[in-house]
Amino acid sequence: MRHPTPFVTASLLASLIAWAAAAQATEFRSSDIHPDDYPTVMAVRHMGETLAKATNGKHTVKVYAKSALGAEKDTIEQTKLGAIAMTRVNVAPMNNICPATMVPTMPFLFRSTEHMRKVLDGAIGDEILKDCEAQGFIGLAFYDSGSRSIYTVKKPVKTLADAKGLKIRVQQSDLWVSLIEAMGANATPMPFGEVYTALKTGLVDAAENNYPSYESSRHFEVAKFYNKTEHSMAPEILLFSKKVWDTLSPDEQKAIRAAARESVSYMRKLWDEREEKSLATVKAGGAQIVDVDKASFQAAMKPVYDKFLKDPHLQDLVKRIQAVQ
Ligand code: BDP
Repeated sequence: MRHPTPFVTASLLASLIAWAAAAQATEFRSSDIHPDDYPTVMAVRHMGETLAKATNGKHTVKVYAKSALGAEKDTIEQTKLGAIAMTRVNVAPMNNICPATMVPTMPFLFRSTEHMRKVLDGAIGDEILKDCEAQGFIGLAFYDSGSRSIYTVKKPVKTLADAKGLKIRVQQSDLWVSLIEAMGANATPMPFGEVYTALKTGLVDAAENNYPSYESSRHFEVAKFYNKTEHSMAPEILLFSKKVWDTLSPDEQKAIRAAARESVSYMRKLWDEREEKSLATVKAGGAQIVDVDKASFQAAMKPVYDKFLKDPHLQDLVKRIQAVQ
């Protein structure tokens, strides 16, 4: 007996396959507080494109910029719960959750951008990322965040003595509170989105950040003195929800990690360009860039190291970082 001619044509088969793939396709939601054109947002979008290519469109990433999914502390919580798959935040709001993230936050730890990049690209960076796993986060990558400096509304800060008594906004981290207190100033923790109004209404006298954030948030309009303390190079971190991660196959996990890693060099290129552009914008907008006696700030930081690096593992990480040439 002859078999009947197969009814399924090649094109029908192709659309059936596409349909089946689409049925399992996942769009990972990722959050960021920054606007669409900020390097962190663009880098995670880029990562999504790489991932889509690698998985034939099965997995994509949608970035919700401008705090659409909430402030960093909230999106960290949502990521832990698996309500969103990813979040890009600064390491600061992770300091209280994942102690290893305190290490790259430490004041005056990195000697230069090259030093920071070399450390975070290597085994030490991987170790820090891995440490967040026990808390429910897969650390995918670090992104650059330049160096942070204090900007003030009323007067320039040239030495440590000038910082005394200032009310300075910090990120929501105990380490950051101590860091600012070690300068003789008072720390006011609050989410980034509230800082502009806090500066404008006099709730705080100062805040601290890198050039791109100082510029994109328009903080330079209200705090005109950008005092180059360059006290921390606390990087950005891209986190994936462990809860969601555990539902994926090893191949899928590998593709996500690879796409994230690949986005780092893309981000750095954007970052270097943006730092320059932001500096020009804030200067044109009337900001004064103030040179600072950095050594006086650095000398005041010992209590921060003593208080937060009691754990020998963290002390060891710091020593290894200092030894990287
Ligand atoms: C910016 C970081 C962002 C932080 C912000 C802040 O990119 O993740 O939320 O600083 O100071 O540089 O809160």
